[in-house]
Amino acid sequence: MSDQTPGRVGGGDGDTGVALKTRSKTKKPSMYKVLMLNDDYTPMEFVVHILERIFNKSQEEATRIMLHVHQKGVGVCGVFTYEIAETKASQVMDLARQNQHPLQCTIEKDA
Ligand code: TYC
Repeated sequence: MSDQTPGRVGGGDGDTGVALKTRSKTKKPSMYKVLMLNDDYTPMEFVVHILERIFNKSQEEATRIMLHVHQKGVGVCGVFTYEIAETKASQVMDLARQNQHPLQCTIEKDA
């Protein structure tokens, strides 16, 4: 049964069926990718540290993502609801600025 189909119990003679309330429509929230951009100055270790600290990645996964961004120019750090994606991107930018690195991070609506 879909989210919106009114349920019925009983049946057959069409007399004993009880119409159940239509479920209110539940929508999955839109998801947003947090993207990290490559640059020539931010140290690799700093990017790995950011991925571990802000995105809860293991050192292996963080290194893999960092190298992907380094080689391809951009990479996905994670996919979150809007508020969480926005918060994590801000945290990355704040830490980068505090450490005087030009690291850039943006969000993009997922498919
Ligand atoms: N390209 C940087 C360097 O060679 C490393 C780097 C990787 C910077 C990923 C940013 O998002 C980034 N030091």
